[in-house]
Amino acid sequence: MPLKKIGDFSISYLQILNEKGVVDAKLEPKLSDDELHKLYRTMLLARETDARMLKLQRQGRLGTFGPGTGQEAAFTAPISAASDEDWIVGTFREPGARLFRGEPLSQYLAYFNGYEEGNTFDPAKRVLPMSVIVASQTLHAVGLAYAMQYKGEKDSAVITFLGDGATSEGDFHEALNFASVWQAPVVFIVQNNQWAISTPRKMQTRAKTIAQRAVAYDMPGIQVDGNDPLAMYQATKEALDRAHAGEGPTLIEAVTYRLMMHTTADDPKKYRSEDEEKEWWKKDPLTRFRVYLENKGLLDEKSHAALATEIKAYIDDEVKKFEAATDWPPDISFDHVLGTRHPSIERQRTAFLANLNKEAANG
Ligand SMILES: Cc1ncc(C[n+]2csc(CCOP(=O)(O)OP(=O)(O)O)c2C)c(N)n1
Ligand SMILES: [Mg+2]
Repeated sequence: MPLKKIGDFSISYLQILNEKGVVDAKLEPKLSDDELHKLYRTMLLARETDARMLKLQRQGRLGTFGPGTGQEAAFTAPISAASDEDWIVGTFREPGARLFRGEPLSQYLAYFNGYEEGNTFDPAKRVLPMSVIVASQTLHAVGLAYAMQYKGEKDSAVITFLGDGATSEGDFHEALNFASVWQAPVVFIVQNNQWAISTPRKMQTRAKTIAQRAVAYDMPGIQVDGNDPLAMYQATKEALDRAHAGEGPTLIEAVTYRLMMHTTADDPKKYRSEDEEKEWWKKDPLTRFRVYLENKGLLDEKSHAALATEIKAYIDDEVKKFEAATDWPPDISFDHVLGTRHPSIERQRTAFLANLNKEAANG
């Protein structure tokens, strides 16, 4: 049967800074020294934050959290490509995105100790609360983008983060479809970190790439080395430029790896090999970015040590601030389960407080 070809689809891959820190000069984005420095500092801050949070959690001074170690380029560099008019709509695994926008670390820590107040950021900063419900944030992002478009805010777009596992949710497909039909200014950034808790990437989809899902929704889709901060910056910048120009949404697949556990309640040794983890450590985004900055003469042993000291002092101060904030009642999280008070939640609150009092009485 003679067939007429009605479409031709392909997916491109972008890498600018390779695993060894060697840059492709033809593709190198023009970032100022200050911009490069802020990006590296925030990525390092995110890494060090994870390390400190893990210690605090193991000491019983912090609740459960999901580390972003290994993904710092994929979630920080996109924000370095955005303006303060662009919104950030993410999950709980993008500390660098929020810290880059200026969220105080003490606030981030408060959230992971069960205080919903830690999830509310200055509205002028245009960062939505972290979403734990997988893929739900993609719909919020599209609604927000549609509202920006409706209000004629031409310089505003929305960056939304999601995981590889989230791409199997209906919400994700509804969000892509709606964004495409309405040409809403959204940049979907899939953090393909190879795992959704214990479910490997290959069990999410038979498709060779996640980026190719964009084809079905007729939007640009690109696969990017998610451990390459320059490629993540460039891909996001181009997507934001299109969004601001009224040319609609983009899907970016950031190929990266979750180097630590899903959350502190999980043990990855149960479902993946340490050899796999070792292979990905060789692709560490911080190591290659540091080499790049050293080759540019923007960083050396001494200035790196000074930066590490400054970051450690900042984290120390923020932990002190967070632990000194004792004016939140311990049962405050019960206030936020539903919009209004509900008898079953109130019963749980009462039981929680009784237990707490019992523990206090027992010393
Ligand atoms: C709707 C919904 N289903 C299940 C969960 C439990 N859950 C939390 S994270 C997660 C895996 C998400 O994987 P992925 O989207 O790849 O993001 P990652 O955790 O790797 O960053 C699951 C199943 C949830 N929070 N929300
Ligand atoms: Mg994942």
